[in-house]
Amino acid sequence: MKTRVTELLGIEVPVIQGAMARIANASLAGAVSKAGGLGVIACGGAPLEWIEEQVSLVRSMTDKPIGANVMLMDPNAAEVAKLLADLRVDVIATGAGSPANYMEMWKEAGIKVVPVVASTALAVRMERLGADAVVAEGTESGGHIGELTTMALVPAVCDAVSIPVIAAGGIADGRGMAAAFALGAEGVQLGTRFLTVEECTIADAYKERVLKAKDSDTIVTGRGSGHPARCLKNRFARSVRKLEEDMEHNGDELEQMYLGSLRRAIEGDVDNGSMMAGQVAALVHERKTAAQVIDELVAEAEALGARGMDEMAACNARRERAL
Ligand code: TUI
Repeated sequence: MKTRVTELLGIEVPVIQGAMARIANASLAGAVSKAGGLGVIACGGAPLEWIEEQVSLVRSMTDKPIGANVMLMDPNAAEVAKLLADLRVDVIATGAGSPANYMEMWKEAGIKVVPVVASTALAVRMERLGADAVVAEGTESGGHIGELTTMALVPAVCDAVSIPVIAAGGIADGRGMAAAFALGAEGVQLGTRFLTVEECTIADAYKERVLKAKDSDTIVTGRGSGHPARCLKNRFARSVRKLEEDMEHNGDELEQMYLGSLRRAIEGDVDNGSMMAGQVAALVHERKTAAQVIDELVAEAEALGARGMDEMAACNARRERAL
């Protein structure tokens, strides 16, 4: 399935692994890249030495392209941005803000830049600044989220920019991938689906919670603070929501609760940790390898009619003639 995304990133299938803070390490990202997709090392909250080590580990696993992400709310973002330019990773993805300050440095280093956007306004700004593609991420996603659904956001972004669009949020299988392609996307990014793969190193207890999740088992915290994040319902999420709803709440107390909450989850404290996951946790039922997930995803999407570039171009031309 060749699209502008496979061509641009030098990958075999248009499947990108979402950068999940403290989760997407060399083990996961290397497995995804090896399988023909794009693995992305998550640099959010990570020390610079750890990032350097993970990049070199992936490079020892495969010669295929590798990505890394910069979480722009991270106090360390500028240093991470510079380190990734020096390491010359193949692709940089960004999230939770605008990467305008770093675009020139990354382009000069010959790196492909793929910002995650949650609105057409940011997508258009990113295209003007030289982004090579954008990930349009709907509110179904896990972690930090925007307002719009994937169904509304992806076609709007496709209409607003000429660079390739990768859909994210609410995609866990071939049905989701085919739907994203029908909306005009030329690639998909999945996070939640990769949480339970063998190569993902989070605690088994976290994986079990994802495998057992039903469609209403995620909750959004932080709406009031302007930093909404979706995670699985548990004691931690309920306590955070309760504090947020209490008008008397003390911001310091909330901050104290968040401290270390991602680490607690990945280490298996499923009561007191923040288990970030998207709504499609409800569609994840089994433990497979990253390669199995990718192969099945693409085969299923193709069977459902998701097509490569030539056929999509023909379809879009027909649509434009009809308009
Ligand atoms: O960044 C993500 N997802 C994340 S980051 C993260 S780390 C974290 N840790 C603890 C608490 C909260 C977060 C977990 N998940 N996704 C990409 C994404 N970016 N989604 C939405 C956006 C976004 C939103 C607004 C990007 C830009 C934006 O506006 C920027 C502007 O200047 O308009």
